Amino acid sequence: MNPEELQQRPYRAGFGCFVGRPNAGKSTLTNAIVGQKIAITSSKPQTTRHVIRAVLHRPDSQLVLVDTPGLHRPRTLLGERLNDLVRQTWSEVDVIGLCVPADEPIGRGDRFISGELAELKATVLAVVTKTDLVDRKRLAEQLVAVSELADFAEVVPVSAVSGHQIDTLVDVMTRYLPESPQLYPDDMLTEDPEQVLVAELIREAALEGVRDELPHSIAVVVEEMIPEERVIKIYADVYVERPSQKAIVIGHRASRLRDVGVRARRQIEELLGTRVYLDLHVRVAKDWQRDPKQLRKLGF
Ligand SMILES: Nc1nc2c(ncn2[C@@H]2O[C@H](COP(=O)(O)OP(=O)(O)OP(=O)(O)O)[C@@H](O)[C@H]2O)c(=O)[nH]1
Ligand SMILES: [Mg+2]
Repeated sequence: MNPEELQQRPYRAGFGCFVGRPNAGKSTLTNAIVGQKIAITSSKPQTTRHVIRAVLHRPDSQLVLVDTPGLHRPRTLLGERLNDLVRQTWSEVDVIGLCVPADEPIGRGDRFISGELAELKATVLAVVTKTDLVDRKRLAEQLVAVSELADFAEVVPVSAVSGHQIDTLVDVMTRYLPESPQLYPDDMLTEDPEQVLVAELIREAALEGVRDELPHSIAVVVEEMIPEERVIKIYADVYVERPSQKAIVIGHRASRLRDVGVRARRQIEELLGTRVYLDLHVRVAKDWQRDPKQLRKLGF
């Protein structure tokens, strides 16, 4: 596009979000689009718990991506709160991408979600994610199957890992944004408080290598961030639901917790661009996922 064409095009700005069942690749896609790690990701379902906003700046548009948890059948009060967050976000965005992984059959969860989306005023696209995991034949079949799920404005296959079609997806989403002045200042990547992003990076590190119900039981709260001359001191609490889980998270002679600290510190240093001293404490908040008071304390 030459500069003249760019001048003639109206500036567009607005909100988009990806929805889909847990583990569909929503957060990875959000990070790939803005080119920076804003949202944490993991191979465990229900990784995302906080709504995170990431801003993509282009000369003629601003796309604000709102990363939400995966919609699922809730089994705890936390689960209900997360689903509420998702539905609230749906009502506030201009364009929604329903994410369906290329390598998994379409299921009841996908049908349920696409049914609910039909009621909204936002434009709904289908995004077939993780295309790097399947061959062309399988992808073609999945594109057909997804198109039959609902009346989507467009169906776009992408891979966040290889980068395939990421720009195309942004072009398509931008087309459905309203004409609007810029919403955020030029270089703003996210409006989310640093403490939340830091807590999320710690939780991501703590999720690695734990199994079964434990990933869901982990919550992280950053208590204090103290900037000093050449280092930021961060004090954070890692919450679990039972004493037995505490032992697992800490590990033999605290070896696991040390590893978590090292991994998290590297990520936080990258985010903040300065050296970090990280102090982690593991605490038990009994059955916090089902307890309204504990949930409030943990930020839900
Ligand atoms: N091969 C491949 N893996 C991907 C791709 N996108 C995501 N993944 C993997 O899929 C898993 C889930 O990714 P997330 O981005 O955390 O999924 P999510 O939809 O945000 O999950 P929740 O937050 O739990 O709802 C992770 O292990 C990712 O590395 C992709 O394009 N290709
Ligand atoms: Mg996520």
